[in-house]
Amino acid sequence: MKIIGSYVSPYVRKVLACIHLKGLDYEIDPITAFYGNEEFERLSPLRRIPVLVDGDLALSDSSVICAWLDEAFPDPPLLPAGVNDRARARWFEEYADTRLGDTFIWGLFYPKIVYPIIWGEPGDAARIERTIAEDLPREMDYLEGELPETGYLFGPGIGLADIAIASFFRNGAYADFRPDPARWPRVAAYVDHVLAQECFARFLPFEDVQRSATPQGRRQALLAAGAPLTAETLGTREARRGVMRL
Ligand SMILES: N[C@@H](CCC(=O)N[C@@H](CS)C(=O)NCC(=O)O)C(=O)O
Repeated sequence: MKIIGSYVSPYVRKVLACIHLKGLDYEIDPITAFYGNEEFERLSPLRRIPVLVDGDLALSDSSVICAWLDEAFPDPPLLPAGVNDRARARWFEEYADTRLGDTFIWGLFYPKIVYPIIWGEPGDAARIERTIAEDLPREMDYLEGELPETGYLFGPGIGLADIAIASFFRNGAYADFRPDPARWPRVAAYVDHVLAQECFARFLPFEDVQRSATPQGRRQALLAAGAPLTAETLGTREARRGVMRL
């Protein structure tokens, strides 16, 4: 099974964590969506990562991919057993992918870290400011009222809802946002606990390499670190804007 997408993407991280929980092997073409070629666009019509390719099946969108993983490889399940809990877990996944995606990625990580690197000019400073002053505190307040004091949302083990939420906080930390434990003690403790689990921790060395290596040296550095790279890449040298502009 092949994953197309950078180790640093929160949506790729979510899929890889689920692949790990299922005990499956993967190969990865760790490209950023902006550097995808024509074949990438054929597989991912919105030019977004992650993409999963398994034989002649190509899927994009992390939620679609995780749902397929859970149906194709039911053990262990990613969702809780009860009908109501399953619906709540799907809500948290949807909430994370859309609202946490908007705040953590489009409001902070993208303008602060990604945009200047790819497009060679500063990202939207006003947007970053608004995210830090208004959007992130609003979402931390919401999560503080929803997350458990210890353990996982639907326990006893980690599940898709925990993975979907916690993944964004890694990118938050890369952009210097960490929930203040004095103001949001549950969020801070929960995120630390979830991100410390093996399904996240095992990919951290590859994230570090991906963040520090030059675009030219990245594949070699990831190979040297033991990442299971695909033989071929769908990456290009020139960046290209996607279709989902804000
Ligand atoms: N709903 C999608 C969102 C994926 C997404 O936004 N990925 C980002 C990278 S973190 C991307 O590919 N952005 C490029 C673009 O939108 O042009 C999912 O869950 O997979």
